[in-house]
Amino acid sequence: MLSRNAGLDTVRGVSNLAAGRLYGILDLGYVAQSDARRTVAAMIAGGVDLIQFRAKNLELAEIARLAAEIHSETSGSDVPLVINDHAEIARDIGAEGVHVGQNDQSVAAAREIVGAQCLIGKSTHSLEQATRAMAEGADYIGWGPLFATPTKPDYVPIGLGNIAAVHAAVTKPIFCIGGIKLANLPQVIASGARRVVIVSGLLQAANVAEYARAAKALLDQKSEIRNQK
Ligand code: TZP
Ligand code: MG
Repeated sequence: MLSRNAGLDTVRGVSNLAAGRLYGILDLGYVAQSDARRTVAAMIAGGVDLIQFRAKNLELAEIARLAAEIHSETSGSDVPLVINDHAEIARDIGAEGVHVGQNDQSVAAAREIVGAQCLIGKSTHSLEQATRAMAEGADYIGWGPLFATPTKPDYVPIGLGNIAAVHAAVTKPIFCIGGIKLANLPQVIASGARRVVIVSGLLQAANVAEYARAAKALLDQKSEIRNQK
């Protein structure tokens, strides 16, 4: 998890966002509302560095209520909570971040709502979108979906081919996403990924904390090797 008070560089109050390797999404497509808090606690125990709350089929008031509940769990740790889609909710509950997609409001519009101290992440699906997201002022980008995924069924996978290219083109943290599981994570890392988002793999694991730990170990191993070079 990220330390917010370790004297490291901070990005909008979150220490060393760049050190984040594993980004977990609490997606209510996979987790019952009644299990949300417990699942978030397991993600944190497993060393997830950032957590996003994603709820596609609920009323706004219900999303806000659950977001606040989850934030009270993450607030006891150093793990930033990012709210998917809803900048007003991120602002109202004091979340550390908001995440927008290509068809959502712009980074600038989200920034107007959440202010300077909130992370803004943006989903990107091409090199052109990735460089544009940087120019718009996103603090990090999502890059994918790498593989076909039931979590985002309408999206065409972009594959592993441009992972190195997007890292060459974009200086902000890049989180690869889409169909990533423990089984294919070594292949994703070998293709150049430094940071990943895992949704269904993590949420459907028999033991969420252990799954996160195993993913972190693979990601950390790779960054240590890189640092030695
Ligand atoms: N954005 C691009 S792919 C994706 C999102 C939210 C879903 C990733 O979910 P999973 O279950 O890890 O494939
Ligand atoms: Mg969205």
